[in-house]
Amino acid sequence: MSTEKQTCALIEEVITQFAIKGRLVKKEPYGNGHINDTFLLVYETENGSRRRYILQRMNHDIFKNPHQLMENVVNVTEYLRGVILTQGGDPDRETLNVVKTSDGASYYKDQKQNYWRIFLFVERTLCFEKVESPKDFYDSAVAFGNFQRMLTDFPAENLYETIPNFHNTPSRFRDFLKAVQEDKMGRAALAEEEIAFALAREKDTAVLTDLLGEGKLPLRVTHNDTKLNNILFDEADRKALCIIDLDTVMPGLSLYDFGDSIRFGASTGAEDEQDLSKVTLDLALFEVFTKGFLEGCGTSLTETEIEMLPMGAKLMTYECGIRFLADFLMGDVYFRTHREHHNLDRARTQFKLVSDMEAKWAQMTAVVNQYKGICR
Ligand code: ADP
Ligand code: GN1
Ligand code: MG
Repeated sequence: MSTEKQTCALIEEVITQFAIKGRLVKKEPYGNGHINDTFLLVYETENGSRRRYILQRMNHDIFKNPHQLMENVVNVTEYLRGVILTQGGDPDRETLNVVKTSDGASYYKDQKQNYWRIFLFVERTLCFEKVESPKDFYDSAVAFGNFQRMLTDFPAENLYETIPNFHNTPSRFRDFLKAVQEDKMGRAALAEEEIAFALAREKDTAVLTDLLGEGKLPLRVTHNDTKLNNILFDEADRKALCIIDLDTVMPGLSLYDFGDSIRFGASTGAEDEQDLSKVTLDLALFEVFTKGFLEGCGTSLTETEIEMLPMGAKLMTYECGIRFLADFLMGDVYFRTHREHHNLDRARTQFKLVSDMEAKWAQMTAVVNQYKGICR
């Protein structure tokens, strides 16, 4: 049987475990995530109406403890549900909703040790792979800032660290060094320039973790994967509606969320663009995002957090670059790839962006200074 057919058969078995009414009429791969296997399910009920769901096979090579992961997701979404209700919002659309199994569990483990979960599909939404208008990016900034604010009182001690040291850049650097030293696939020769670029910036890696260690930056509950395609926009008014991909919601720095959004959204090129002349930091997008994020976070950010925003952008971009490069060197074992050297192309865009940020540092700082009054 082909892998595709095997997956189809597996899905047929898996869905019988979940408490969903109706008949499955369609199932297909969905979305552009790099980590989980995502499928769209369409069900038809007896009265002929259709309902859609998102089925995901969690990547348990990466998320070593899917049980704890789902406990986080359930706790966070239930907490957010309460906050959204008090704000007069619609929790069925403004946060993820986990569909339980017939046994009341939040996931199902099949006989092949795959872990599956189902979410309600948030209907009538748009999901962007790149910024189409500055206003969308601004809205995403307000939403990510707000997300952090909504979770201010969430008991962080109840959260498991789903991927330890996820945004610990010095630890990522050590992993990268190991990948270079081992050079398992004999690919280091193909990436000499990129390796040199990364090594030359070692001293930057500990800037944020040092400030955290010295108590100068507060630990918060953050999303940690704030790519533009991890947010759904309402089709009706094009406003940011629902923040998704909650697998990495963990204690972290506000700068991680700010920086990761800039890395992905304020670049003039795609994350895997091969023509590096197309990849630069769009200062106008940096500006709208800074304004929106500061508004969304409200008064919660400290002076040091605000001052470090450009560093957050640079370090998250650099860190993602070394993660892509390490994965390229190790044989593409982490990020899903779709072509030869895909992870190397991705690393190159990140490093191009880092050097452009270095060139535009004064302007980035000026933007932050211009807007820092907003949240005071
Ligand atoms: P990954 O961790 O692999 O990035 P995501 O959870 O981000 O997986 O899902 C991949 C894509 O599926 C998203 O970018 C989005 O387009 C879509 N998606 C995920 N959850 C939902 C949902 N509940 N409703 C509608 N679309 C969704
Ligand atoms: C992954 O899951 P996804 O595709 O939204 C990764 C992020 C990276 C991103 C790069 C759990 O995000 O950390 O920044 O790819 N997620 C995980 O595109 O590693
Ligand atoms: Mg995602």
